[in-house]
Amino acid sequence: MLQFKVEDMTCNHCVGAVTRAIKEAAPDSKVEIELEQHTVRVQTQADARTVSEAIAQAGYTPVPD
Ligand SMILES: [Cu+2]
Repeated sequence: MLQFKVEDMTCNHCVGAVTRAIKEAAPDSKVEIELEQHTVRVQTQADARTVSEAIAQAGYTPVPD
């Protein structure tokens, strides 16, 4: 289980964008986002770097949590 804080994820549009980006980079992902906590939890075989880069490329700032 990977977990990131993404403070600049502020609305449901962001949630959708982050979810899509992660699933594109790591199609096996199960993504769970708590918007109020700015928390992104990902169950995947992919490594943290792949997921982190996908979030960054979508325009957000992931911090390992
Ligand atoms: Cu947003």
